[in-house]
Amino acid sequence: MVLCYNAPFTMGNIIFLEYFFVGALSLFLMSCAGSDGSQDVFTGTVQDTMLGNSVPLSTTPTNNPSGGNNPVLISSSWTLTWGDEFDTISYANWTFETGGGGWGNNEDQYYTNGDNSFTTYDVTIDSNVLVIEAREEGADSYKCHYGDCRYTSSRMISEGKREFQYGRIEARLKLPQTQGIWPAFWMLGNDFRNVGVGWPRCGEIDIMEHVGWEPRKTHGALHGPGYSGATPFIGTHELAHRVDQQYHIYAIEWDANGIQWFVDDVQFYARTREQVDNASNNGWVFEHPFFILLNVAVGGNWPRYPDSTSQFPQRMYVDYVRVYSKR
Ligand SMILES: [Ca+2]
Repeated sequence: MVLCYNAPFTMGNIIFLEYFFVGALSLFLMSCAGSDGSQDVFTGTVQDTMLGNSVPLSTTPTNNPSGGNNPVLISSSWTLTWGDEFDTISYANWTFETGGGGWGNNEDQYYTNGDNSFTTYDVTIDSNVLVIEAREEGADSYKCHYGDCRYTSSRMISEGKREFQYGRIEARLKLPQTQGIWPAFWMLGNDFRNVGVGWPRCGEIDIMEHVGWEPRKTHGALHGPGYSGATPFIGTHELAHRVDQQYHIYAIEWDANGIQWFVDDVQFYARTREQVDNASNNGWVFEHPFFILLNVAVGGNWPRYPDSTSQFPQRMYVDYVRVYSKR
């Protein structure tokens, strides 16, 4: 999702402070609101010391055809470590991060405290799904960096609750699609706030990002010291149809030696630690636990802004998020 995609690197500290303030405030408000806030801390660290063992596609997990909630051993190489099937929204897993400060990217939406997220049954896949809904109306009571907010949406983070190092991290998503929309499934290093290293030193793994002016494309990217903002490592995948037509499984496979990106069973991008280190003065920072983020932004430097063709509301559907470790 990037904290400041396309923003000048020299603005990083300012952006970080803004982000930190908004994030800290939202966490404070969450706790004051009496939310479950269960600190059922599950570091879930998956250590994989077998370096460079890129997994053959034939052993990658396949979707649970039942769409149900049964944790299953999905291949001889991967074991399900943790998952959220979204039968409900669990505060043991997620925190709503709120605010309308633009999130470092001049975004238009206000992220509400859960008002734009709910679960529902999707008959097309026979499963309960999380819906994150970006809405154009009813935002007058929220203040954004440009005035009364024109859009509301949700941003859910697993920080301090579910954090992972290495493994296969995947989500089955059906994306929104309209000019100005910017859904993302991504990860940030957990030393971002709890150690205070900030961004991009904490590292950012974008498993899936879509911007509305590319109706069939999604991206995977890495941001870190020396390769952030407008200059990440980034790969692109193009579907045969619009991203909002079907569910797809968006995934990374991550170990000490590198990261590979997949859409369904197609690997479309990879970066090794060596490649990143060589290009960034030893800037590989993906050797500690990361937390997961799911959000739908509206507008920003990268997607640009809604226009006369844009339609709202827009929904991102999340059948599940699952994390696997190597056996
Ligand atoms: Ca589900």
